[in-house]
Amino acid sequence: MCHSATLVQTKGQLAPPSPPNFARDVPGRVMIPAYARPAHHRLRAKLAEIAAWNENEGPMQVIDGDRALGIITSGISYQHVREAAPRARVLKIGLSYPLPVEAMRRFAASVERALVVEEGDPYLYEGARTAGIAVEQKPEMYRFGELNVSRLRRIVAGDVSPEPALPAGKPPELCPGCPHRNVFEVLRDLDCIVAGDIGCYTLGVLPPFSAMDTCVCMGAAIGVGLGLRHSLPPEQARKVVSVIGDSTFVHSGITGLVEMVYNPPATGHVLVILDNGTTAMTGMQEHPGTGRRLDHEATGRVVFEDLARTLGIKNVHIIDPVADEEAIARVLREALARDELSVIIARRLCLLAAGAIKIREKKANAGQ
Ligand SMILES: Cc1ncc(C[n+]2csc(CCOP(=O)(O)OP(=O)(O)O)c2C)c(N)n1
Ligand code: SF4
Repeated sequence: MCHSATLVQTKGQLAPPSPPNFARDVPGRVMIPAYARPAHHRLRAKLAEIAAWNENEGPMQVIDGDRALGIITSGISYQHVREAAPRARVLKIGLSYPLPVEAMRRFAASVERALVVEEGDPYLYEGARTAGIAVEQKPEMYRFGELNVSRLRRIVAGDVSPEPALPAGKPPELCPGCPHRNVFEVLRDLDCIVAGDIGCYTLGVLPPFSAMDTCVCMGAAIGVGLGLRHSLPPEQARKVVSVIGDSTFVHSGITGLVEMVYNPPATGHVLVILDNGTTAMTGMQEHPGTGRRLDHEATGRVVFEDLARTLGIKNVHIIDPVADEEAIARVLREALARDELSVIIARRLCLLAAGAIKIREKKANAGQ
């Protein structure tokens, strides 16, 4: 869905929000069991109301066409449908939960062949079938990967012959000069078991580093690393390192750090925070560790080393992985050899963000 862009027509101004005012509503906002039970009834009633509205005046569109083929679809698939089957009659669903099943039923009855077209798993299709509506779904092979106009043409034709192979793409890689590179070279050379996380640095999984063994969800590096340390035999447990980016650490890694202190594995643990001073992967946003707000104005800063020491971790190291390439290998080797907790902060600005960050820092210093 991220792969589509279009012009949109904006509607008129929305009514301005009413002025903020706290109106006490304890049964509505405090979900103790006595209030949660009636709240469940209110939720179902609200959903029924939305469903009725969706059926009658919801954001749904019927595009008239040849009744030999009717297509029920929504979202980006609608664009593919219009291009691949311009003559078909189409029901475009705008709000898909609760599903407007009666509108789907009427639409399916109005055409000779009703086909549901949707990305991925068959949500619209199963909703229709559960309601007893006779519709076709796309063949199983089109459940995988993205839909596009040529696949849509094949779906409409019921073509399940093998698809032409996609041209081999160039795998993504860390920028040349990226500060994460040196850290992953060391993790690879020390043959660590790396519990990784999500960010630019996830590319440490690919050659030439091949130095990441797990990546589950934002912040999981620490919990997964601790789990491995607790459960693996000591000779393997001693190789486990959790690696997390700075933005990911503040997003949802801090609870893992608390757990590391509270339930330390017998072999200790090593956490590497890759502090490149920005949220590189998603567009260089600020985060609580940079000391600047999203609009780059100065604000309070969460200082990782202070946090780790305050939580009781004795071995806290701050290393510039580019200026002192050798230090990262030495400190990591020492940390792995100790049955203690260590936090290594590899601090070096992302190469692509460094220029802008330095200008912001200069401005902030001049204003002090
Ligand atoms: C729960 C969740 N929210 C948001 C995202 C999108 N996301 C992917 S990577 C990333 C941030 C990575 O930043 P950082 O940890 O600083 O690593 P960097 O890219 O700078 O190396 C975000 C927000 C996500 N994957 N999961
Ligand atoms: S954008 Fe920054 S953090 Fe991401 S790969 Fe490039 S240099 Fe590294």
